[in-house]
Amino acid sequence: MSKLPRSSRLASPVDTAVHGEYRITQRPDDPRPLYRFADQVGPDPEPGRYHLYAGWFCPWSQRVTIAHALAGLQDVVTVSFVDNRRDGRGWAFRERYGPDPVNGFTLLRHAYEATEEGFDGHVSVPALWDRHLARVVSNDFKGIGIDLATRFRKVATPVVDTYPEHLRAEIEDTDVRVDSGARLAALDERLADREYLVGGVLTEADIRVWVHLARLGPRITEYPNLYRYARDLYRIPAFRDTTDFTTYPTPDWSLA
Ligand SMILES: N[C@@H](CCC(=O)N[C@@H](CS)C(=O)NCC(=O)O)C(=O)O
Repeated sequence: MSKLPRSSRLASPVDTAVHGEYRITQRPDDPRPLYRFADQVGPDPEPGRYHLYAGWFCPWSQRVTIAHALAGLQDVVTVSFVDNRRDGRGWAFRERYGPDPVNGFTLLRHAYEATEEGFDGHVSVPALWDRHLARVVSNDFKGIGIDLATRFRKVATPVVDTYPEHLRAEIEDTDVRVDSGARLAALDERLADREYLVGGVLTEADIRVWVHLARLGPRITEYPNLYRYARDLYRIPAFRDTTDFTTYPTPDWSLA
């Protein structure tokens, strides 16, 4: 970690006039994926080895921070948050959520560049960092969530097993898109006679849907079962404590 004073480990304010807008371009002759890292946590992960870079505003990050809390990993995998706004430099560490506690990077881009020289893909959250190998393990939100839910059993006791083997197929089959009225209506109907989406228990399927419901704003009240379901989930600490409605599209609204 850098020995520089705290303030010099923070990025300067967002300034699109100077830094432009954040943009990714793929050269036509470059076949590499733009989301480049999809490795897994090793079979026997030690406490303290991994760090999760997340964003409060980001539904994909929140899938992972909820999974992290429900897996009981508070003292096993550290978490920190990038600032809610970005310019052409991408996500950055600023005053509001503090410096990067692992590397002292001012920009998340530096973590990607430390992993691959000249990295020019998506500088995205969530990203899982390996302190031993000093690199990004994965910025694949789905893989990270499943790893956190399943790979740390020797070093942590889950609050709930959110990815039990016998429900995995059904969890993966559950349509999490809540992008249209028709899908919301279908989900609302599915929840008419059940508390959770799959298997009568809280699972990854609920996490995946909930992060979008939480960002719908007042529209959700048009769907009584969804509204009840979302409010019930919001009472669970892992959901509540990973939520900051002020960073969502309708900042004055909440599920409380
Ligand atoms: N689409 C991403 C999910 C993560 C994502 O889109 N994160 C957003 C914030 S919510 C981000 O960091 N975007 C920057 C980028 O993708 O370049 C994926 O497929 O892994």
